[in-house]
Amino acid sequence: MSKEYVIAVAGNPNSGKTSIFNRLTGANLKVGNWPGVTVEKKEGRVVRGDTAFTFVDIPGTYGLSARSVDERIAMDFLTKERLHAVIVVLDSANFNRNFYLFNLIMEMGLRIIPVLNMSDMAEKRGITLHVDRLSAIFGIPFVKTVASRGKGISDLWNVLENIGQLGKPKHSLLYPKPVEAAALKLMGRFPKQVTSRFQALGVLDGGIVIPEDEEFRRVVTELQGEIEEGLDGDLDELIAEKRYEFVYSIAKECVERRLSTEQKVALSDRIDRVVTNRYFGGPIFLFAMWLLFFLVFTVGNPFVEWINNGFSALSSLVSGSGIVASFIREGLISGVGAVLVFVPSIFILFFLIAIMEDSGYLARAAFVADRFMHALGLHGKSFIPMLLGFGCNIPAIMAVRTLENEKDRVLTAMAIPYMSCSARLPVYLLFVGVFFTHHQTTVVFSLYILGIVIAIVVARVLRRIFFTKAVSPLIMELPAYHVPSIKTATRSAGIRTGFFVKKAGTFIFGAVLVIWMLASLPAGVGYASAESIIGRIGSAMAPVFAPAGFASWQASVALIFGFLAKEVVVGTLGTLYGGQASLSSAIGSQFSALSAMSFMVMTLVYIPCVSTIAVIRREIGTKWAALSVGVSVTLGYVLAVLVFQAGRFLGIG
Ligand code: BGO
Repeated sequence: MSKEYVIAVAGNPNSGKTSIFNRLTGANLKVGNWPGVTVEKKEGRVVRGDTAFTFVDIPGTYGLSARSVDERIAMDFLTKERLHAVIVVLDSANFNRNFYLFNLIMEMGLRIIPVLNMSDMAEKRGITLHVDRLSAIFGIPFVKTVASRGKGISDLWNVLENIGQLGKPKHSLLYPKPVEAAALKLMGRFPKQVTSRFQALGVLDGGIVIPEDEEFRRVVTELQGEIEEGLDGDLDELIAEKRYEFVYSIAKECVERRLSTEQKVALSDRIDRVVTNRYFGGPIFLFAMWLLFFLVFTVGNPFVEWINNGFSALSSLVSGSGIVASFIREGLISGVGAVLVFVPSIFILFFLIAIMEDSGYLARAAFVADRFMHALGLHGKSFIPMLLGFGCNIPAIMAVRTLENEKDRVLTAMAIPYMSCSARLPVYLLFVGVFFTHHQTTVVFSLYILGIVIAIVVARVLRRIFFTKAVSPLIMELPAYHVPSIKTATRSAGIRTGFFVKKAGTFIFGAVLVIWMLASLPAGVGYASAESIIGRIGSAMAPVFAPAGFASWQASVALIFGFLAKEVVVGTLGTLYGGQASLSSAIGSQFSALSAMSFMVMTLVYIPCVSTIAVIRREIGTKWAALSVGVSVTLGYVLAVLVFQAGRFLGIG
């Protein structure tokens, strides 16, 4: 035999050490006793090619000291025997406790082959060990196994077959200087009794029995006294503490703990008892919504202001009265810019919706809504597409495909356009910024709730007229809650905000270009004056909106072009008031708080955009699409008039 290796197999009790040993040795066993004690000693010799491996199974222990028989056998064997390496079997599901022993064996200065056994159990408990990180830190290969199923044993053999190249662990624990110095001193003065740093530390912390030698004892006691005086504590405690700290530091870097499936389910159940509670569920949902808008404002507003200032500065750089300058100033910066300033708010809205969706809360909201929706003849499941409508109505309408029956699909698709999508948000932000500075969250939150209420009422009425069958009960599997991924939510919000920006650069840009042209023609009229083409169109429409409180021709034009997309409402106002000091001041002089409110209600209720109508037509048919346009425009107008007239009646406006 050209090469002979003796390898010890060490580990905590129940780490799977025997299973590993048996997998490596098969039936080639020699069973005897450890010298002087009746503790079984197992050895197995395996020949692979021209190499012989002798594996020695040492007793399972948590530590290495002279305090117990098993530990003493293990320690003696590891210190006195000429070993080529030690396989340290670690229970991955109890990494910290097992790694403590790994550290002790490492302190002995031995070559180690660490085996991360029970990796199946670890996974089940939601523990991930970063094997690559461990291997990189210690400069030795860590092997992942499931010994009971023989998994990873071939990887272990790969390491064993290359054992000639195996080095010692390169990272180790350093103790405070006085301790290290004392260990060195002991090794230097008593080289026969103390052959390694591990032994020196063992002698110092009392883990190893001190030989019957007067001089040796005296020096040890002296050193212990010196260290304890300097460190103000017991030396054995200090050493143990440092070892635990070391283990924790490695675990912190290399062990990731998630909740196991069972733990997750148990925790989810507990959370659900509150979140989906008959009495608390509704208020919690409302609070979540309120918080959403509170964050949109508190986090988003400073950014919105910066961008606004940036556009104002840009606008002041464009001087001259030429056609190009006018288009850049009134069309591009005032029109498209008015929409783009709200990009931060839109991003935050999408981000928070993604967090709600990813955490599993959105499904709960549907569950909570089910009871309420049932009372109204709708399916609770319909609430998920409806809530998605807060982002954008188009994908929300497409999501009705997930509903099982025709009636739910139709009613939900007809209800979604009233869910206030992100395109309406710039309109609200613009108006609340001028008229409701101290109640921004409350006003916007109320508009969103109004949207939900209208959506449900519309669905209820349509059901009464067109469908009569009973509603099937909601059977819904609620996914376990989990910590939402910031990365996923950021990416999702980034993509959706990207669409918003793209829309501003293409569709809204096109609309603004048309409005700007119509506001500049016929040649010779003042820009955006009542004599311009658009001024005349708007003036013809204005009386229609007078009962709703916004009789200015600019507001009429904004609402007409808002049919294309709701962002265009802001873009249009920006373009038409582009010649004035600022959009906010123009709005402030043209609207009152009451007419601003009725304008926002109108914007919320009448059709969201042409694309939504096209999607409704594609999903549920032309008849429903036409009905959606008719109902929403009429309802929007009636509600706006109602708000304004009721406000006036109450003396608000
Ligand atoms: C019994 N994964 C799992 N899930 N189990 C393992 C693994 C692993 O990676 N490795 C070992 N086991 P020992 P020590 C048993 O014996 O090797 C199991 O003390 C049983 N026995 O099969 O003995 C292994 O030498 C009846 O389980 O460890 C063993 O370190 C029912 O872990 C136990 C269930 O392994 C301890 C398990 C009659």
